[in-house]
Amino acid sequence: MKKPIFLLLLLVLISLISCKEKVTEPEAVGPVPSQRQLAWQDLEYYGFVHFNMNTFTDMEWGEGGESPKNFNPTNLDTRQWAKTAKDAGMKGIILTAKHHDGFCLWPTETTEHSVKNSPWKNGEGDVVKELAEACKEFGLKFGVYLSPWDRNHPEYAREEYVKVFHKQLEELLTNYGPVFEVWFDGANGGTGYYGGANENRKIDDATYYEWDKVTKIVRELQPEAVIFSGGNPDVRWVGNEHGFAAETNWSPFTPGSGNLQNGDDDGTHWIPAEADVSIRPGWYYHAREDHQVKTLPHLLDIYYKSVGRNASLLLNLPVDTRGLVHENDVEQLMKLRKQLDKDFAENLVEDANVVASSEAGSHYSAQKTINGDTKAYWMPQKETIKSNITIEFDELQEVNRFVVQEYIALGQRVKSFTLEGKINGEWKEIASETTIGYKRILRFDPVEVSALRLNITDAKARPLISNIEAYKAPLMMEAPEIVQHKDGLISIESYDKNLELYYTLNAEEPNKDSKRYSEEFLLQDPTRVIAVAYNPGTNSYSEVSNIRLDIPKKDWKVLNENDDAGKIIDADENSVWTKQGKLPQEVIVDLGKTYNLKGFTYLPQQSRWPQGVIADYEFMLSENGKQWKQVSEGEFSNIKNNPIEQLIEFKTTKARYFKFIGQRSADDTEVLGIAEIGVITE
Ligand code: FUL
Repeated sequence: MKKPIFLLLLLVLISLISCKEKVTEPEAVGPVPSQRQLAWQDLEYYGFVHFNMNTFTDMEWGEGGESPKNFNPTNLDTRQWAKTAKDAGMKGIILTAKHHDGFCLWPTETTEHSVKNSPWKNGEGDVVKELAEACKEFGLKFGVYLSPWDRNHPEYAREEYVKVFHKQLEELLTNYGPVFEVWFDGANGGTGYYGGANENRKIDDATYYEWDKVTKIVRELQPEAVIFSGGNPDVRWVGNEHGFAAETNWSPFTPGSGNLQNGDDDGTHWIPAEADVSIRPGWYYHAREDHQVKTLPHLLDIYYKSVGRNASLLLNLPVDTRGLVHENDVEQLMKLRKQLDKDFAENLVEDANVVASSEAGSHYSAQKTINGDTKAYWMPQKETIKSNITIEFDELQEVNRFVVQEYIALGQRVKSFTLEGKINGEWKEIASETTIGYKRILRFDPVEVSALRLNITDAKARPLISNIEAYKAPLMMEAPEIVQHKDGLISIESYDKNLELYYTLNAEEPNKDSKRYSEEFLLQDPTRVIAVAYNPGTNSYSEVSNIRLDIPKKDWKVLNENDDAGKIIDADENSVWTKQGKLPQEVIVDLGKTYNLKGFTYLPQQSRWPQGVIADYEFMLSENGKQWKQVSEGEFSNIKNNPIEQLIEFKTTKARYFKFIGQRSADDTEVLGIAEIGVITE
C-alpha cells in the first residue's frame, strides 16, 4: 500500500514544480506574420534576374510589338546564374518570366508571343524550366515575376486578357515545382502595341485583375509562396529602387496608407518590406553599363540598409545577350560576399555572459538571445516595457557591428532602443534607434568595451528579443579614390575613414614610409598620383589607385555664350552640359595660357539615359583663337555601348585654345552632350 501513495505524492510534487515552471506564451501584439511570411523572412538576401525581350532590344520597357525572332541568347546557361547566386550567398532567384512587353520565357499556351516562336533552341526552349531546375540543383528557392500589364496582348484592358493573365499564372505555378515568391509589378496600363492597335489603354489597378482570384490561384497552387505587391500582398515594395529601407521600418502596414518606406506603427496587416535594386543602373542588360556595375562600398551599403533595416534584399542581375551574368557583375558580387563573410566572421557574444533587467521565468531568460535559436526569446517580467539586457565580455572587446532581432511571430513591438558600451568602466551611448523588427544591424566606429547594453526604451508591449550578436568587422580595404578639383587641389579618400592613406608623386608604389595623406594638396603640373590605403592594425594594404592628372582647369574659360557650358570644365563628372540643335555643334575653351598639347579627353554623360553622347568628333587647336588647325578627327569606337572617358592622342602641338566639335551623336539625335572635357599636355 505504501508504494502507490509514495508514487502519488511524487506525481503531485512533479506537477506542482512544472506548474510553477509552466509558461504561457505572451499574447500577440498587432498583426502577425503567416507561416509563409516567417519562412520568407529568413531568406534575407536573394536575386532578381531581368532577362527577356528587352535584353535583345536594348530597352527597359519594350512596347510589345517586338518580334519573338529577337530573342536569341547565344550561350544561355541558367546553371551559371544559379551558381553565381549561390556563391554570392543569395537564397533564391526570381525571374522575369514576363515583363511589360508581354514576351513569355516559357512556351505558354496563352499566346504566340513567347520563346516557342523564337530562334532560340528552334522554339523548343523553356527558360523558366531551365532556371527552376538550376535553382533546385544549387539548393536555391525559385520565384517568378509576372507582369500584370501586357503591352503585347490585343485584349489588354478588356475582360478576355484577365483570363489570360490568370492562366499564365496557373501555368507558372503548376509546371515548375515549388515557387517561393510571386512578383507583381506596380506599373500598369498606358501606351502599348496591343496586337497592333498602338494606343493608350487604362485600367483600374484595384479591380481589373481580380486580385482575390489571383490570390486564390497562388494559395491553391503554391501555398508556401508569398505575393509581392498586387491586390493582397504578403510583401510590400520598400518605396524606392535604391535598395535602401528606412531606419524606422514597421512590418505592420495599412494597405493604401502610402507609407511604403516606414510601414505603419499601427498597421492593420503584416506586410514587410522588400528592397529591390539592380546591380547596374538599369534592370536589363545594356552593354553601355558594363562599367557602371555597383562597387563593393555601394553594395555593402545596400546590404546594411536593407537586411540591416528589417527588409529583405532583392538584388537584380541583368543577364546579358549571351544568356550569362556578366563577368563584371560576378566580380562585384563575390567581393560583397567576401566582405560580408569578414564582417560577420566571429560573433563576440557567443561566449559572453548575458544578464537582463528582468526575466519572465527561465523559459524566457536572457540566455535565449545568444543560444543561436531564433525561435527562443528573452522576455522581461509582465507589464515591463523599459528593460535592458547586458552582455558582459570576459575580456575587453573591440566592436563595430551589433545585430538584434525581435521574435516577430508575436508581432513587431519595439518602438525605440539604445545601445550602450561600457568604456573604461563607464556606460556610453553608442546608438539611439527606433524599430528593430525581424533584424536590425547597427554599424558604428569601433569601440573597446567590457560590456554592451541593449536598452528597450519604448515598445508596444513587453519586448521579445530572440537574437543578439556583436562583431568586429575589419576595415574595408578598397583602393582609395583620387580626385582632382577644378582649383587644382587633390583629395584622396577611402571608404573606411579609419584607414591611413599614403601616396607618391614620383611613380613609385606607395607604402607606409611614403607621404601620408592628411589634407588636400595643390598640383599645378601634370603628375602621376599613386595612392594606397593601409590598415595599421593588420599591417595590410589595399590595391593602389594610379592616375595621371593633368594641368588644373582653374584658369580655363568656355568661350561659348551659354553660361552652363562651364559644367564641362568644372571637374565634376555629375554636372553635364547639353546643347540641342542640329549637329555639328562645338565648344571652344581658352586654357588661359599656351601649352604643348598632345591629346584630349571626353567624358559623356554618365546617367542612366545619357543625352548627346558624341560618336564622331573633330578636335582643333589654335594659338590665338582665330586661326584653327585640326589635330584629330574620328570616331569614339564603341562609345554607345561603353560610354567611359575617351582619351585621344595627337601630334604635340602648341596651343592656348581648343575647339571640340560633335559631328554625330551615338544615337543619332541632334544633341551635343559633355560631362567633362580635358587636355593632355606634354
Ligand atoms: C519596375 C518595372 O517597371 C521595372 O522595369 C523593373 O521590372 C522593376 C523591378 O520594377 O516597376
